[in-house]
Amino acid sequence: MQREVDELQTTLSYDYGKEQQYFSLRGKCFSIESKEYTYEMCPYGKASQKDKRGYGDVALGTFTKWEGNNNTLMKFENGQTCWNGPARSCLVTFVCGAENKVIKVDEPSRCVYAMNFETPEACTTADEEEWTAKLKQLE
Ligand code: MAN
Repeated sequence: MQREVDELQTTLSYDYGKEQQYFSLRGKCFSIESKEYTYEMCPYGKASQKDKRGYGDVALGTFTKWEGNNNTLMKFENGQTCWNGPARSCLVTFVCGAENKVIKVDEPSRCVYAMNFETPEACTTADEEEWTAKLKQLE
């Protein structure tokens, strides 16, 4: 029972956004293929890099915090340490889109990973206005 209490307290301690809109992403995982790897990202969980040839999984980190303003940058830290450092980490940029999908992955510097994650939950009224303006222009 204590373990269940701890788990619930951890779950409840996370920041799910202004309107708790990201709560639905908890426990789900999304993946993208790039070169010899399949990358997986589980919001509020773990991020990993799986070798397609079966050389095993490399941990890119566990969710630690949101960075920046308005829940747009989700940080995963303390992944498997790179030879000569650093410990792997991954920064996920949340962008407004029609479905939940990792659309891009990169390794901007050695063992530092960056992903772009599209989700309807990241859409704001500003996005709606922008799309409405685009539509008007097309019409
Ligand atoms: C593995 C992968 C790469 C990383 C190197 C660093 O091959 O995790 O992404 O750059 O290790 O040695």
